[in-house]
Amino acid sequence: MNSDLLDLCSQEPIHIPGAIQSHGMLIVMDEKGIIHQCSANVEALTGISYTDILGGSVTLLNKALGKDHANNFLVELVSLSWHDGEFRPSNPYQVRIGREFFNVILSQSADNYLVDFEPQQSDLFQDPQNKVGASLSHMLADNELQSILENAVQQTRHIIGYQRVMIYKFHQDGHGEVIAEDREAELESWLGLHYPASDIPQQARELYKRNYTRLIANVHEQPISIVGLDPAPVDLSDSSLRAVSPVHIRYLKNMKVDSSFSVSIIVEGELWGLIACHNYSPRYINYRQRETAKLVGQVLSSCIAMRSQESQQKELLSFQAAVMEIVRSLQNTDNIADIVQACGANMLKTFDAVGFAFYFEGELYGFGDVPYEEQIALLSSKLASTHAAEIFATDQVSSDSLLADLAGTSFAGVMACQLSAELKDYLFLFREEKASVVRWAGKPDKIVEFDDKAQPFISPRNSFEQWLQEVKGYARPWSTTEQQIFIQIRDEINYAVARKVNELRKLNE
Ligand code: BLA
Repeated sequence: MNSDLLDLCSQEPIHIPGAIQSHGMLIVMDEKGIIHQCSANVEALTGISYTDILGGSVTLLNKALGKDHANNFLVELVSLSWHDGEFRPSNPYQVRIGREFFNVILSQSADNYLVDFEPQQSDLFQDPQNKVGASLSHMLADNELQSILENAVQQTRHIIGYQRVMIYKFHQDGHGEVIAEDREAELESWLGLHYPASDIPQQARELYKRNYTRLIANVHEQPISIVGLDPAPVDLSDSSLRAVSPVHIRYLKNMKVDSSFSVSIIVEGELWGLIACHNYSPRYINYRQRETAKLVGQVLSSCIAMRSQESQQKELLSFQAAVMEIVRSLQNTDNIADIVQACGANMLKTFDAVGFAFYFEGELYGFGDVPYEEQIALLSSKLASTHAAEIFATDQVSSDSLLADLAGTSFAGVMACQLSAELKDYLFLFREEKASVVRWAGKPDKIVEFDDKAQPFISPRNSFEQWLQEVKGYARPWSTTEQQIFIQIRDEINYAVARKVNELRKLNE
């Protein structure tokens, strides 16, 4: 996947599409209720032409909303939404236009207020609120993270009735993987498939961190333009009706998906993944139904955070016996060579490494399979001059210019720990390459295409045929716990070295 493409995708200003999805209506007003912009379908819904209301007061809409003329209903809602200097509307509010009931959803956009009108009537006939309690207890009953995820997709499908529900997890490099799935029996499984980072560009992820649900009700509907007095397009980041990027619409159509709904999974403030839901016919679910799915997402998010802390704790504990063994082996060591010999085998076993090295006062003491002395010497001095943190870890030697001297060797993973802030002395662990195969949903390339006039445009993949990629040059990554443990062992080795120096000093006195 090339990074130009990622850049190109992430530059699309999806927060100001100048249009909304066609299942609702939007009014943009200021605090006095003057309408600055609105969606062009106002007339179809209210019977009042947008040219008549733009620049006027929202009270003009009162008749259509069945409200008293004197009462500036929407302005009152806005002022009631301010609590201690914070805008916290109690969405949704209910209004009736003609025979239909609408949810009014308020949000802010710069100095203005967005008033989304969305139908209350949805394609989901049962109230999901009745099911959510049982669903959540189902989810919470499990201990294993994978079972919790599987339960979450089943419960989400049960609650909102989409035909395919997945947990899409982001990996470190931004690409993603379907790690749990519940689907209608006749659909093929996408479990285990990987998707490139550019499928969900950065600015979209930011929006999913800001608003936890995203509904795309019908990919075949034409968006409704926003018209108005202000030439500047209105920021629709917080509008639930925001029109969808045409690239993403094409993407969903290429996938044969007619409606999509995503719920954010946020762990420690970061977008960990999405509950991604697909339907193979248009599907609109209303505000409360989306809020119910959001609740599942929030409970799932805290389950994931809790389980990952627990498993880190467990991993840390599982290292403790090995650390004690290593500390014990250091007790009767006489010199650096001794130290390395005494704990070498244990270090390799504990860290699943092929080599352990101690570069001390310009000399290399190695155990197992380690690079040449000159290579380690160079690496140590580069680390000392460019890398301030006490630990350095990579699972892909070839991606790091610091490690250019190791390119072409069998070492793919390096973890280095500084002995002290002033010295160029380091402890090293080395891992070999571990080739793996990634199952991509479609070959992630060729995104820029050319139209009839030879103008380039960004295009999503149109084939999601499984494409296997053999990934080379990577070692198993060093976990955070492994890095912590390495620092702990560094402290013990430092202690053993200092003890020896003291003993020698005493002998010489
Ligand atoms: C948004 N892309 C999304 C979203 C998902 C995906 C889940 C969130 C909106 C939604 O729920 O539909 C991608 N959907 C997936 C993936 C799976 C899935 C990976 O179900 C796997 C199972 N898309 C492209 C390219 C670009 C792009 C090349 O393929 C860049 C130009 C853009 N994706 C794109 C944009 C959005 C998006 C702009 C934001 C849509 C929006 O919220 O308006």
